[in-house]
Amino acid sequence: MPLNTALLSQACAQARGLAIDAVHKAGIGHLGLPLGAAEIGAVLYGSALQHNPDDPRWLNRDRFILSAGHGSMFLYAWLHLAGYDLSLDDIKAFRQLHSKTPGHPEFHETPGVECTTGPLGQGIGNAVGMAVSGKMAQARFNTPDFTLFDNHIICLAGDGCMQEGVAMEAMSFAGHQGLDNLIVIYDANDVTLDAMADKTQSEDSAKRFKAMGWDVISLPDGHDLEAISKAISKAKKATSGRPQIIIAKTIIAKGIPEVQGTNKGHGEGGAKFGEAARAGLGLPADRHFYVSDGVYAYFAAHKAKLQRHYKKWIKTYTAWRAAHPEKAALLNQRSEKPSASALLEKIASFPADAKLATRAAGRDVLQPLAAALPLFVSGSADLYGSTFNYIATDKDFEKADRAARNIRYGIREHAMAAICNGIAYDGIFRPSCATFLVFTDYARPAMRVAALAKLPVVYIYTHDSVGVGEDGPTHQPVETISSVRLIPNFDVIRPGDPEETAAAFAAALENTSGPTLLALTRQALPNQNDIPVATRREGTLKGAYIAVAETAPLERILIATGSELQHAILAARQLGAGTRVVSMPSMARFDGQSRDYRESVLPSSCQSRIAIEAGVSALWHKYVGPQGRILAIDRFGLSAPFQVVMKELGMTPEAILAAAR
Ligand SMILES: Cc1ncc(C[n+]2csc(CCOP(=O)(O)OP(=O)(O)O)c2C)c(N)n1
Repeated sequence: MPLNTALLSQACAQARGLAIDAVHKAGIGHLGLPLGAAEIGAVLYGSALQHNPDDPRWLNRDRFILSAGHGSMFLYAWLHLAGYDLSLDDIKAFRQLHSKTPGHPEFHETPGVECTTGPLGQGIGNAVGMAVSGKMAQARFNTPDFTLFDNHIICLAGDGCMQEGVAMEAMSFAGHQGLDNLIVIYDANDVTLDAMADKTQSEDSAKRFKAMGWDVISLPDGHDLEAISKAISKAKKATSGRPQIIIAKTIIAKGIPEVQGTNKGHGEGGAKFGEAARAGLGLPADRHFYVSDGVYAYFAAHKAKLQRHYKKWIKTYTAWRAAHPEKAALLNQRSEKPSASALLEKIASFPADAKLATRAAGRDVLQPLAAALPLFVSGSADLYGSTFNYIATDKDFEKADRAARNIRYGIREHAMAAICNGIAYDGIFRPSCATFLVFTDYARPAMRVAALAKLPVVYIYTHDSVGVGEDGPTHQPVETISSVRLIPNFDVIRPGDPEETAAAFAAALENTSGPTLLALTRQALPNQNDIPVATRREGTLKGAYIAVAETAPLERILIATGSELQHAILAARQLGAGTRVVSMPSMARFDGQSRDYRESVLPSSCQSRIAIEAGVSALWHKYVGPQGRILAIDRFGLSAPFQVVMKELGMTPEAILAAAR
C-alpha cells in the first residue's frame, strides 16, 4: 500500500503541535527530538510498526524503544495518535504528579512504553537485550509448522546515546552476535544539549558501525516520509544476518524557525515561539492540543488493519498451543512466580563437612535451579572461570545456537547489565549475569534502572570483599555492598555458608519485582553444620535470623554477614552462654519482616551489640545502635594473601573478642 503522505504530513504537524503545547503548558521539557523526528514517528506508528495498541504486551509486537528518553513527548504524541490508552488529557498532564506522561518514559506507567529511558545509551543496551530475547524466543518457540515470533526491535537514539560507552559496548556485542532482528534509527541531528555536536564528536559513525558488524543505511533526509519508509522496510527485509542502523539526518526542533537546527532547539527554549510555530505548521490558533478528525480517522483505520493481522496471529498462536502443548506450557512459565521454598526442595543439602567458597556453592546450587526454571538464562562478563555461574548442561548463546542459555558478554559489564534489563523488560526469559563485585561500578547505571523499573535481574557477583587477597585493593570491594544496599527496591544478599547460598539463590529467583545482587566469596568458608539446614535456609529468606542462640540471659548480640559469620560463631563460643549470633545476609529482607520478628531477632532490651562485616561501616549503625560497636573496613584493602589481609584489617574472632571485652 502506498504511504498516505498527505495525511501523515498533517499528523506530523499535529504531533509537533502536541509537543509544543505540552511543553509550553508544563513549562519544561524537550522539544528538539519530538519536532525533529516527527516524520520518523509518523512512518513508525502510521505504517511500519507491527503492533496492536489494544494489546500493548502482545508477544509478537515490534518493540519500539525511545533510547533518547528526554524526547518523551515524541512517544506520548504518537502513542496517543496510534490509539493506545493515552488520552489528550494525559498529554495535557505532561510531567505532572501520577500522570501517564512522566518527564522521561517509565516502564509500567504508560501503555506502549517498553522501557524506562532517560539515562542516555541505556535504551540501546535494552534494545540489544530485547533482540537477544527475541532470538531466544524464536529458537525455543517457533516450530517448522508455526512462526510465533517474527517481530523486530526498533530503537530511536540520538548523538547523546551514541556518545555513551554503554551503547558502543552493546552495539559491538550485537554486531558480533549478528542480531538481525534489531534496527537502530540514529537521529543524527548534529546537535546535543550544550552545543553543536561537532564540538565534541568528529568520528565517521557509519564506518564505526560497519566495523562493528552492522549494516548501515543512509537516510540523507530524515523528514522525507517515503524515504524513511523505504529505509525501515529495507532494514526489516535485510538478509545479511547483521543488525541494521539507519543514519537519519534530521533538523532538531524542525518547525520552530528561531531555534531549529541549533542546540537552542534541544530543550524547551523554542516554546516561547510556540504560537508562531503553530501558525507556521498550519495549526488553528484557537485550538491547542489539536488533532483533526482526518488524522484520527487515518489512525483508526490503520489500527483496524493492524488488528486484522493480530487476529491472524492469535489464530496461529491457538493452533500452535494445541499442536505443541509442551512449548505452550513452557511459554506460560514466564508469568509464574517461583516460590523460594519450592525451589529449595530441588537443592540437596551440602555435606556436613563441606568447606567451599560461596561462589562454588553457587555453582552447585545454580544447576538444579536452571533445570527447574528452563527460562532462566545466565551470563558472565568474561569471568565464568571465576564466577562459576555457567549452566553446565547448556551451551553458549551464539549465532548457531540461539536456544543456549549461557551468554558470553565479553568484558562489557555495563552493556551486560543493560542487556539483562532488556531481556527482563521483554518478560519471557529470566536474566542473570556475573562479574566481580567490585565491577558493580562498571554496571551500576543499568542496575539502578533495574531497581527503578522493577526488573527481576539477578547479579551473581563474586570476589565480594578484601578476601580476594593478592589481587589487591583495585579488586577488593569495600564500599560496594553498602552502596548497592542504598538503592531503593534492591535486595543484596551476602550468604555466609553453602546453605545460606542455596537460600540466597532461591530468594533471588522468587523476587520478581526488582533486582537481587548475590555477593559471593572467592575464599572457602566452613559449612555451619551446627545450625540446622532449615534454620539457615529459612533464616536467609527472612534476611536475618538467630544463628546461635544464647543459653543464659542475653548479654550481647554479634551480627555478621558472609565470610565473617564464621568468626562471630567462633567468638561466641568463647564469650560464653549469654552471647547470641545473628546472621544477617540481607538487610532489605530483614527490614521487610514484621516488627515482632525483628524484635525477636534483635530485642531492644539488648543494646550491647557488635556488627562485623568486611566492608565499610555505613549502614550498620542502624542495627547496632548508639551503644554498639562496628568492626568494619573503612579504608581500601591490601595486596597480600587473604588470611593476612583479613587479619591486618581486623576481620578475626580475636578482634570480636577484644571489642566485646
Ligand atoms: C547519561 C546521561 N547524561 C546526561 C544526560 C542529560 N542530557 C539529556 S539530553 C542530552 C543531550 C542529548 O543529545 P542528543 O542525544 O543529540 O539529543 P537531541 O539534542 O538531539 O535531542 C543530555 C546531555 C542524560 N539524560 N543522560
